[in-house]
Amino acid sequence: MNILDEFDTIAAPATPMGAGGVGIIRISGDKAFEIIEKIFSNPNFEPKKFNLGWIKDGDNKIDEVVVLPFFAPNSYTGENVIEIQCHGGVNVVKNILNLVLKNGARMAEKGEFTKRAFLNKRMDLSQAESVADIIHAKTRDFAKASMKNLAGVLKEKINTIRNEIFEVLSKITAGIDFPEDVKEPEYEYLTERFESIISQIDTVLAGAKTSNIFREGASVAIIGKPNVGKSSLFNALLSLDRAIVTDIAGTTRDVLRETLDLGIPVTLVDTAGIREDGDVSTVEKIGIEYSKQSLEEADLVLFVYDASKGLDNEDKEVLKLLEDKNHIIIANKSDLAEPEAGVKISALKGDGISELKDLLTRKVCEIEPENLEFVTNTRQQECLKKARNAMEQALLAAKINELQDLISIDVKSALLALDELTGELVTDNILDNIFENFCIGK
Ligand SMILES: Nc1nc2c(ncn2[C@@H]2O[C@H](COP(=O)(O)OP(=O)(O)OP(=O)(O)O)[C@@H](O)[C@H]2O)c(=O)[nH]1
Ligand SMILES: [Mg+2]
Repeated sequence: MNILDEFDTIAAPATPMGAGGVGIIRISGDKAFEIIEKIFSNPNFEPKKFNLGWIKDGDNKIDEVVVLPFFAPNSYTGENVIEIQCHGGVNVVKNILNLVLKNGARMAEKGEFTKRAFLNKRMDLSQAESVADIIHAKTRDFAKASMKNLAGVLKEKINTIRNEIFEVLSKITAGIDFPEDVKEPEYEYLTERFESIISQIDTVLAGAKTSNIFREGASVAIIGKPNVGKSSLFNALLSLDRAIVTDIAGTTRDVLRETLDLGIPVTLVDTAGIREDGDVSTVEKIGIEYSKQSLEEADLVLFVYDASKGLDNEDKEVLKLLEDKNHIIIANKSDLAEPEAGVKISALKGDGISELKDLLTRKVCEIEPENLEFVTNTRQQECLKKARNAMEQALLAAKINELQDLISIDVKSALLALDELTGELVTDNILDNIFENFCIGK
């Protein structure tokens, strides 16, 4: 994709290809109306109305449809847009799409509709990115938080910060350019403004870790000696008979992974029981290696021991492996005996599982999801960090009464970093990267 591509007319299915109630084909660009006039049986169609009629290839009727026309700039992309709602079968959608392409549209690339919305200034980059987040959100909470970005919450905050930087920069520049007429701002004033700007950037960055966990999810590994009930716990947390459970030590060999929705997506990992004694088979040994690897990769470890046997030396050996890891000690089989330590559960009876889930949620994500004020992605976080560093430099300089000429250089680069975030200043590369993550038709 090239930012300078002429805005030709694009088309794509806006609904997933499959059997469904309706299928939607979207056309955007100058020729959208010209194309629909050629293939739609109802010549008197009106914008922003449901127009019933037939899609026709010459005399050949393809499907009875509803056509929704939008005139530029009042559409999703800011261009002329036609939405065709047809019956939701793969072949119907394909036939209509082919006809649209035959009559002058080109197949849209991934995210091209949203890219046009951005290029036509219907939304800024943070809003465009939130569209992809909403589509890919693995949990409801993240979809909700991304929706706030689409509504412009992040955009507004960034604009406020940007305007403040711009205002200080104007004052500094005026002082430099017109030294006779304008007094340069006091250093005390600069220090105060810079500190305030930095703390506002920090507010947005505060949600970064949570945002990333929301986006990518957290990995939680269940680790322990053989036969303590790891797979039973895995199944209980998932409410699913996913892993094989037997009373034979060494049942689990392969690593099992499943997604658990705790408001944040969690990849739950069941592993082979770790033991170091001599008569471990080759297969089990490999399994144990995998367990140790999963342990390394995990964001959080659930260490399980058998409450009816107590914490023995073998348990303690395993515990040593996860000393430096964020972990929760779990006393399973507490239906058989009162545990000496740890979170009391019975995977078999289901006791303590919902409390454990609550604890897990709190541990994985220190802040409650509702308190996540600003969702950011890594690209945006990089821009914010760049802006913060530049402001930090400016602050240091202001504190030692550095020449304001020099201070203005840092303030300018902070401004540029924020412009990069919102897309005021954007390169083809960045755009391609962002819209790669979309689906066709968005
Ligand atoms: N009484 C009781 N038995 C349990 C409980 N949880 C698991 N068990 C039993 O303990 C045995 C081992 O359970 P698994 O879940 O296979 O144990 P594991 O830790 O996955 O074992 P490996 O895969 O061999 O490492 C099975 O017979 C389970 O039914 C529990 O809470 N109470
Ligand atoms: Mg197991």
